[in-house]
Amino acid sequence: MHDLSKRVLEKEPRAVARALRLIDDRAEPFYEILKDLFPHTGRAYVVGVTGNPGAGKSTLSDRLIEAYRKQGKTVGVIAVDPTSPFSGGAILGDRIRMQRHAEDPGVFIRSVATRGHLGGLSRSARDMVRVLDAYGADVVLVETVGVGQDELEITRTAHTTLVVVAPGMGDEVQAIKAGILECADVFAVNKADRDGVDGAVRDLELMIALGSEAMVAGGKGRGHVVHGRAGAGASAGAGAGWTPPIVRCVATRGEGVAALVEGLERHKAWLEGSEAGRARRRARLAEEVRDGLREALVEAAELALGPRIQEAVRRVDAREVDPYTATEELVAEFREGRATGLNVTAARS
Ligand SMILES: Nc1nc2c(ncn2[C@@H]2O[C@H](COP(=O)(O)OP(=O)(O)OP(=O)(O)O)[C@@H](O)[C@H]2O)c(=O)[nH]1
Ligand SMILES: [Mg+2]
Repeated sequence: MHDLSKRVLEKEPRAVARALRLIDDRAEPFYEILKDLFPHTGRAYVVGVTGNPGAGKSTLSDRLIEAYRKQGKTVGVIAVDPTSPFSGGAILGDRIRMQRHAEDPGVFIRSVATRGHLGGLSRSARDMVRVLDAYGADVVLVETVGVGQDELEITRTAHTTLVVVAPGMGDEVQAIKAGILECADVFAVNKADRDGVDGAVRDLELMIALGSEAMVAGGKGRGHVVHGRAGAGASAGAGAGWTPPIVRCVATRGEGVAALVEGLERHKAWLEGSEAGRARRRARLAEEVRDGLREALVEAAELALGPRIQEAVRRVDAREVDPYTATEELVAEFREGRATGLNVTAARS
């Protein structure tokens, strides 16, 4: 086992920070560390917190940290910051409203930048969550702005996705509509101290009802509601679907947070206790393995085929061959292991 892995398991905060940085940069020996740590993961409950800019994700996360700390749980936070060009230190100034927990050894906060990121952000976030999991965090919160494909991808690394909506910011519910409904497990309608909360709640209820009908009709979805409106109290029995509960909150005052924690806990119980929930977790792992396989295969193929790839591009460009055949030929060469030989020939000539 790598020394750094050992130190992470011994709960040394600096080792965690270092490991997270390596993973963020995909710098050696990050792979070895991930392998070392994996057997020590699987305990943490991972919550993705997403929603429009300024909806109150950080303020709510801060309250969730507080609530979980009161339960004696340790909390890790990964905040994906879409604006800063650097991942910077541990805390992102004012954007993360969790500073008051910075001195608490039971809380570990780390920010990641989306810009200039090497490789998939979602993959990195998932791996960083694993480090915090191995480190011993009982709960890991991953905050992302709910716009863009990358952000949606990240929510798939979570057990539960909390979507934060705030009224009075224009057509907020419409704005988050695309893609969000499918990944929302719990909704928080934040800023309930403002006008327009009832409207936002109604919009969400309608969206959920319509969405579940569409999912039933289309026979798809991610294990959400299966038979119409199962209601927020959907049982966690085998095969039962899940209807995202809608919780009103005032994050700045901590109102609604207990109900929110309860909603999250119920979703966790559903994931663990129902066949549909377990199927969903398996589907996510399958996705991860496929992602990893794709990455490893492309890497191996690039290594093996080397200049043959550029050569294929040139031939397609010169219209000597169509791109489909060119790809087929590359795959065939890679499969047959002829590529290495060709490389050597190419290098010699
Ligand atoms: N009135 C009111 N204001 C709130 C509430 N929750 C958060 N705010 C304020 O809304 C602003 C944005 O809150 P954040 O927690 O930073 O929101 P965010 O979603 O993390 O924002 P980004 O990370 O920038 O996307 C801050 O000024 C908060 O004080 C609330 O319940 N009521
Ligand atoms: Mg924030």
